[in-house]
Parts: sequence; structure tokens; C-alpha cells
Amino acid sequence: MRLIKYFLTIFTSLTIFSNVSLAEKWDMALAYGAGNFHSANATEFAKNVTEKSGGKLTIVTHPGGSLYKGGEIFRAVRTGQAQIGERFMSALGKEDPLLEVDSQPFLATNYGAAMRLYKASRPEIVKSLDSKGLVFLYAVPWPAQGLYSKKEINSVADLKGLKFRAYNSATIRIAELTGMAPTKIEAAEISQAFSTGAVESMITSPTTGKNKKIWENGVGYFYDIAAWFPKNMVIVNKDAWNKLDKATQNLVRKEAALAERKGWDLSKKGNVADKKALADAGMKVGKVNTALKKHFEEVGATMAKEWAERAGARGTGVLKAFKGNY
Ligand code: PCA
Repeated sequence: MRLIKYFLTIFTSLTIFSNVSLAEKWDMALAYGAGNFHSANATEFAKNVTEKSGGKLTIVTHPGGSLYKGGEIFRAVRTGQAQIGERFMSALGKEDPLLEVDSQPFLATNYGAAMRLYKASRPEIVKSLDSKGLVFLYAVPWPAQGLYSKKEINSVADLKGLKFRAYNSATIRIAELTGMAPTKIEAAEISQAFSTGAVESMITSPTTGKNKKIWENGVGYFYDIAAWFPKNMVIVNKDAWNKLDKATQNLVRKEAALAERKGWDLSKKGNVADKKALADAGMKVGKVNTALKKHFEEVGATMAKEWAERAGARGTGVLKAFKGNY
């Protein structure tokens, strides 16, 4: 009897042990709504990994900030509260100024340049995330960033004093150098901020404006500045990563590369379709005039210097690699 009990205990613990080591479950924190192309793409990635891993890894997605809000996701993944998550890279400049490189105005103004900048900056970014206990999987850009406003903008004077929704340090700096009054607000709070009058302008993609039905909040103008393509990245907690066997790690890498390719394609499509959606909804979609364009270029030049100082030798290295790729 004792012997049977003994073997039963060993057998049970072995089963439990092998279950723990063989079947992992990851919660994936996503800040943007389920209908957003980043979230849809991440959901497909999670589904593919789950289906192909033969029960070894299940990834459960939590879109719309339902597990952690945008501003909390980096820390949540870093501390292992969520095993995997997606975060807007350039909001993390305090972690590493290199994460802000894709939000420097006029550095990369089309998808080709954005991809080259991504490739030039990725090795350093991967290294720095690794030193924080994070595994970088993939990154996908938002469509080109443009200026939204409740009122028509024909000059820099029209921008002065406008209450401006910012999403990172770069957009805060643009507002400061333009004389606008910035407030940092996550995407989830945009509609409320405009409808209550807390803000009256912002710079973001046609996609975010469309997803928020921004025209319903009194925003009638979209100016296509197309000055940068900021990215979201998907990161994994390193301890969670190390629990996977090699084959599963390879599968996750393979599906991540695929999701990255699909994500860039979806972004390119949205860059055209979502601008059209804004116009179809009755918004005035156009370009800024020459004087305004010049103003934003000057702001960009000032910011480039400031960023170079912050980013130091690593930043110079990335810019060199980027320019060398031309
Ligand atoms: N949408 C996100 C980030 C960049 C974008 O296009 C936002 O507005 O917060």
C-alpha cells in the first residue's frame, strides 16, 4: 500500500511537472481596440502560434487595454505580469532614446525609408531591450502621421495656443516649439478628450482618426504632413521566453517575422484607405501650405539636434547606418 502511494505521488508530480514545462500560456496585452489593424494582426499571430505549437504554447490576446492600458504594458511585460505585449515604441524615450528614433520629424517620410530606419536601429534596440529582460519579436509602423484640427489651419499663428493631444515626448516637443499647449493622452482617451474640449488638435495617423470616428467630435480637418511613421513593437518577458523549448521559440520567431510582414502591408493599405475614409466621412483632407511645412521642417531640425544629444554615440551609429543605406 505504501509502495503504491509512493509511486502514485511520483507519478502525479511527474505529470504536473511535465504539464508545467510543456504547456505554457501567455497573456498578450494589447492597447488598441480589437478592430485596429495592429491588434488584428497580433491576434492572428497569437492564433497561428497557438495552433501550430501542438499544445506547447497558448497565447491569449487582450485588446483594447483590457489587461493593461497602453501606458502600463511595457512595465507589465518587463515584470512578467503579462508574458507578452505590444507597445508604442516612441512613448518609451525615457527607457531608451533610440526607441524614439521613428518619431523624429522628416527623418523617414515614406515606407521605404521607414523600413531602412527600422533595420538600422533594430540591432541596438534589441540589445537594449535584452538588457532589460525583454525579447524583441517584431515591429509594425502606423500610417503616416498627420495634423488633425477642429478649426482650419492656414498659418503657424492659427496653431498658437491650440490645446494639443500629444502621445510621446516628440509630439510634446513639436507642440512646445509651435506654441501649442500639449497634454499627453493615450489613444483610448482621444474621443473623450476632444468631445469635452480638453483638446482641439493632435498629430496621429488617418487610421486612429478613422477608428475613433474623430469627425463625430467636431474635428473637421486633416493635414497630411507625413513626417514620420512611428511603430508598435511586440515584446516578451525573457523568463517566459526561456521556458519555451527551442522548437517553440523558433515557431514564435517564424510567426513573428510573418506578422511583421503582414503588419507593414496592412499599414500601407491603411495609409491610403483610411485617409479616404476621413474624406468620405466629410472631413477636409489636404496638405499644409508651404509656410506651415517650412515651420514643421524647422521644428524637425531642432528636434534632430536635441535627439542626437540625448542618444549620443549609439544614436550617431544608427543614423550613420540609416544614411549609409541610401
Ligand atoms: N496612433 C496612435 C499612435 C500613433 C498612431 O497613429 C495614437 O494616436 O496614440
